[in-house]
Amino acid sequence: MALQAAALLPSALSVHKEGKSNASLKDTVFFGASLSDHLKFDSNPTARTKMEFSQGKLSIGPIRAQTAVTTPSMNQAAQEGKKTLRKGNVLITGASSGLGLATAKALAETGKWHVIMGCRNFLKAEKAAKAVGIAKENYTVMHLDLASLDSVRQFVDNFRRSGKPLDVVVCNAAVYLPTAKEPTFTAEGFELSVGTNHLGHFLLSRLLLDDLKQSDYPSRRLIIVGSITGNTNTLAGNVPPKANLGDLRGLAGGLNGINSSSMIDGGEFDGAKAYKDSKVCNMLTMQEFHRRYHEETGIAFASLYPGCIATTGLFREHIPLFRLLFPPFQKYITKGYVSEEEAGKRLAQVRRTSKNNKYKFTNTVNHDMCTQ
Ligand code: NDP
Ligand code: PMR
Repeated sequence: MALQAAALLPSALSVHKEGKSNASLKDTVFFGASLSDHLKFDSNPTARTKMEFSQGKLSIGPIRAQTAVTTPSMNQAAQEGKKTLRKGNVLITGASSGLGLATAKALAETGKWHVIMGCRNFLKAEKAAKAVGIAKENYTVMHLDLASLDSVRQFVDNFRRSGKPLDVVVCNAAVYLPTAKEPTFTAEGFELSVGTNHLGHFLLSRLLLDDLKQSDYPSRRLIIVGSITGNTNTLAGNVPPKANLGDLRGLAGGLNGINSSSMIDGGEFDGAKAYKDSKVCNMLTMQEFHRRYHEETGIAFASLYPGCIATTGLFREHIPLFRLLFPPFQKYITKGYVSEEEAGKRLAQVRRTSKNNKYKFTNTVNHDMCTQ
């Protein structure tokens, strides 16, 4: 059964182009693929996404979850049948706290996975893994700072040098800067939330796709954590400021706040909106990866909203009153609350099954983007 509306964001998908057209806009269409030299990797120009301007409108096509039912190719069906005795290797970004750590724990405890914790703070990650009791032989911490594209490339090189196969990638790390008055920037000068949450993960995913392709593991997957707050077809997604990618003019200009706006849609900086925009990009990226690469590779591409984990470090920059009231508000009023442990189990479960030769999510996440 198809998942619904993983990334439904009508306002971002069919937007009137305002003002002058930007000559380089066409180049940005794959959420950073051609944003600048930093992010150029697709050597096949014909492989571009179908997002195009036509008659003054940016049309990206309907956005559905990547996890929509698809029929596996013959190769893939054969792979499904293959038995792999080795442990799977799963990379989880931002596994030093919250959802990433809980997912690492849930996967390590199955005894079937070796978790590569891709983290910016090595010591914090080591301590966190120990604190939650992940056995030493079940994890490796590797340095990864998603706010630096050089660090992403370095990480990929280091990982390849380890000689380990890569079977699953979970893009989980994120920053949320709702109270920032001014934008801050990544090493390459992109606004920090979109730079970290989307562009860093985009480059990582694009590079690691080759490694996933080479894996002989039966269920290879690339998962990005999305958020309900980017879905304007939900109540949560309608809390201002709403996600909106506009005509992508800020992204086209480099998100640097100098030659262009630091916001994707070209507007005034707003940290909460930048986060929501970044999550829309994450969800759309998985949709596009699915469209481009699923059939050919058999890899499952998905985005997931795990529920509202109101107690994590994600809200560390929010005002103290918000941090006090947000957990009870989500627990007792919206009932969208989930514990870190439960959310970790959900993310750990995101997989496809081969029942009836079709893929299907087996998680039970309580929002429309993940209903079965
Ligand atoms: P946390 O703040 O606990 O976890 C975020 C993780 O990302 C931390 O480990 C952090 O590292 C890491 N991180 C941040 N910046 C970078 C960077 N530049 N390079 C590498 N790692 C980085 O928050 P959550 O666990 O809540 O968030 C996890 C995911 O879940 C995010 O994608 C978030 O958007 C998503 N999500 C969360 C929801 C919630 O209600 N909490 C709801 C919906 C989605 P460090 O430990 O060093 O700070
Ligand atoms: Mg939201 C129907 C319910 C619902 C759900 C599931 C969420 C999830 N929120 C809901 C409703 C509301 N929220 C309502 C009615 C309000 C107005 C009072 C509201 C407010 C609100 C704020 C101020 N909510 C928030 C914030 C944040 O700063 C959080 C955010 O947007 O972070 C990006 C947030 C969230 N609400 C959620 C979830 C899951 C979040 C955190 C989103 C994330 O971490 O990705």
